[in-house]
Amino acid sequence: MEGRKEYIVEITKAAQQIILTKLNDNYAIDIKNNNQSDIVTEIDIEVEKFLVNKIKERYPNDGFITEENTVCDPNKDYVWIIDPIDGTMNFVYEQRDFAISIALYHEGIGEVGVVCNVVNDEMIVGVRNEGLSVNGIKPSPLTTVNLRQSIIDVSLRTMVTLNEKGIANLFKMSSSILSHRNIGSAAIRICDVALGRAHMYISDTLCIWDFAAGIIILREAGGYDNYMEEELKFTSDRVDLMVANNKGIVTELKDKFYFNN
Ligand code: 2AM
Ligand code: CA
Repeated sequence: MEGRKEYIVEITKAAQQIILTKLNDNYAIDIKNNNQSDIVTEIDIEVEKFLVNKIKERYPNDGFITEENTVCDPNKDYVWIIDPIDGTMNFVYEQRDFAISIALYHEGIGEVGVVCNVVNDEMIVGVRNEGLSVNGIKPSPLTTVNLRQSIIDVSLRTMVTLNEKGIANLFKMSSSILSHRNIGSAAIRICDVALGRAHMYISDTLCIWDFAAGIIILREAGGYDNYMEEELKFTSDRVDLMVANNKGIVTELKDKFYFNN
């Protein structure tokens, strides 16, 4: 890895400081893909450019997949997958619950994942086969839960879509789980599952930069994600994601609320 892990953490900390200084600025906001809830600010773009330039300075032969398309060059041995702000809606409206997400894949295998919860000042790092840490400290191991003990994060948007597509009806799950939440940042929620703060996160339309770092961290915690069983495509296509404390609660949920199981 030739120092890449240390370098990701270093540049992520610098990006965190850039965002913190601009949190209450008057920045421009654009709507993406004609979708009112898919927004981008000039800070997203500035931070992505900063990160890409820093990486190119040190590793000019590495490739990238990035949300704001500063560069797209996935056909390299080392590929950096970057979301400069995951949860831009939260960034704009709440000034909290958003994250910088950076993953490093080598020949298709996730090597390092970094998710920085900017306002909570939490730097969560997972390194393949070496474990995970939060601000440099190894967290307690995950406790296995069953469905009834699970806090599940799934948006109303995803529940409606799953129902409309004839995949699942999650509207009645409340009596079978401990509680429901929806925070609005995939990267943060995947880490929350890795840290035992929540037990499942489901989305039907994420892009790889929303979860590429999170699943490296989650796997080091011993959690489950559906890309352990399906091929992860290194494209910008929207795909589904299910992450969980353990595979058993996914099976329980599917048995109860998915139509073809
Ligand atoms: P979701 O839980 O409904 O998928 C990415 O971290 C964030 O983008 C998540 O909050 C995710 O919400 C949201 N997102 C995913 N697809 C979206 C879409 N098509 N429109 C708006 N937000 C979306
Ligand atoms: Ca983003």
